[in-house]
Amino acid sequence: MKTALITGITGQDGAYLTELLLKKGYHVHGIKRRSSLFNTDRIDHLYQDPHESGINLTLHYGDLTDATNLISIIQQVQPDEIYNLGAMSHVQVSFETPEYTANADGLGTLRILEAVRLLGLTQKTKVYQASTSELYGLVQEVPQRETTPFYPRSPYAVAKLYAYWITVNYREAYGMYACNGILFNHESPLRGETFVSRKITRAVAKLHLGMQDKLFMGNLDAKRDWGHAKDYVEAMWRILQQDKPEDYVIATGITTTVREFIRMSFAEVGAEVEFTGEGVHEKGIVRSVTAKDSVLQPGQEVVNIDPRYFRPTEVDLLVGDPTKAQTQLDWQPQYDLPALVKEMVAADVALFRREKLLKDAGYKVLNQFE
Ligand code: NDP
Ligand code: GDR
Repeated sequence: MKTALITGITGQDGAYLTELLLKKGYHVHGIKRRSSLFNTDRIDHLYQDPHESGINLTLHYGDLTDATNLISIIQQVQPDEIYNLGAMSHVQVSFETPEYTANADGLGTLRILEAVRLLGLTQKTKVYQASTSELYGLVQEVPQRETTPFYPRSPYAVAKLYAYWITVNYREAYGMYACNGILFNHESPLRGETFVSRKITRAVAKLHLGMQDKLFMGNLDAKRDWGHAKDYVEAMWRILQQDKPEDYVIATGITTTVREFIRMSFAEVGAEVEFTGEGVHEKGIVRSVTAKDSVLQPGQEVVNIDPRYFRPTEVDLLVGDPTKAQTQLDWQPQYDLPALVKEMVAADVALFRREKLLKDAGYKVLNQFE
């Protein structure tokens, strides 16, 4: 049985990767942070009672900013594979917490690699580093591929640039099997609520059900190459199963504006949304509604711009060239953007329909006692 250690196991990718590795028969260990609230929602369905026999998912408390803790976990687990997915992963938040982001995302990667080296595991333990299309930042070449020069545009991306190169350096200096997956944006119903895709699908579901009045957005012109997290964790695993350690771009090769993502999401609840005006005065207005169960009305203004979501430096255009992954890893995504949007909107409509039902029923029950 192979043993994998996942940092960031409680995140979107951690959850999908855990599911994949458990299906492949791995014993999965994960590092979670101590939190005042439960933070394992995304993996609870995979977790067994530790008192039961045959456990193959083990969680450890830890943090990428704590080297002794990482050394101790890696020594205990002796993993065949480490997937370093843990990070302060929100680009806009990184402008407000640049030093912490550098520590967790940049130095955190060094701590993992150094722990493997210090423990004498360089020939046993393979390391996957969650690198990002944000490294490309200011457009140098389109589509972006493994050889495209980097030009990071946020404290997050600069921290990830260090992580990228320290991974390459440990591979070259110590002969480690250490690789970067340069993953373009990938989303799912498990996506964090403040990333643009999930913010949109949640808002569309709530607007459709009459639980929200408006969606406030930042830069609608930004273009992203969006895929499904389920497809992307498969690529992570494949990257660690090759004869030679190498770095790979994982992308769909298709780019779409944030504005179009909004239109596609509203279409899923039977509403056609049109954009008028420019800059901060741009608005999204419902033109027609075909769904009978929607509270949306033609003429309703559903999208406004709020400049506080603009970033000090923006990444305008990302579109990846996945040729190397397709040919060398035989990786092919199963989802396209329409299928991803459909799944995300449907999941959020189901989520908020339940919440609304409970709320409405709760008020009725409460009223009986008033
Ligand atoms: P999430 O934000 O959903 O998950 C991040 C995970 O990292 C969470 O489990 C979080 O824990 C954990 N974490 C945060 N800070 C620390 C820390 N100091 N020590 C230990 N763990 C920490 O991100 P995703 O799952 O979307 O992304 C996974 C990785 O891939 C990240 O490194 C991200 O930067 C990178 N990436 C993501 C892309 C995407 O489109 N999703 C694209 C390219 C790269 P907690 O739950 O406690 O907050
Ligand atoms: P990104 O993802 O910065 O690409 O990083 P995000 O979904 O946050 O933004 C994508 C684009 O949408 C624009 N945008 C908004 N973004 C947010 N969050 N909220 C808004 O209201 C809004 N309005 C417009 C942004 O300006 C941006 O251009 C994600 C993260 O998962 C990183 O960890 C990962 O490395 C990269 O993807 C690849």
